[in-house]
Amino acid sequence: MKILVLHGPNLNLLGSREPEIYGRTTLADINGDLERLASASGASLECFQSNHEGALIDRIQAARGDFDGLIINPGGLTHSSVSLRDALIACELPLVEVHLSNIHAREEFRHRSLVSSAAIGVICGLGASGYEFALRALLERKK
Ligand code: CA2
Repeated sequence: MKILVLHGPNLNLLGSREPEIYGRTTLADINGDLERLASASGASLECFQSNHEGALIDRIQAARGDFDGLIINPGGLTHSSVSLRDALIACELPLVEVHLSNIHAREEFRHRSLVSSAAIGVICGLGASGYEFALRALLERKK
């Protein structure tokens, strides 16, 4: 069981700014927790963050056939990127969309996600724990 975790633009800043919205957990903390949970379940996990839409799309294209599932927080691209959505559909992997904040309780432009209808599930508003729930869901599904 091999899981790819993708973090979109600006998520490298986690823990350093806007803690009232995104919490104090850093991206390294999130990745470390996911790696521990995956290895305790006999799964392997790879994490990738980019501030560049094309780099994320390249990573998604390369993942096709090589991974069993995908967890993605597309950051701001959630609300704007048709190309990211197209890549996620084309890779044909079960994916869970995660957001730290509750996008539905924020500005109107964040309420729409172009990714959600390509996902098997969406978790938002539960902070860093959302990633763990997403991983558990993918691991459980494959049992
Ligand atoms: O709640 C989420 O996880 C978001 O995907 C985060 C995105 C935002 O555009 C989405 O609407 C919801 C923003 C990621 C930026 O992360 C930062 C973290 C710390 C400081 C500044 C930005």
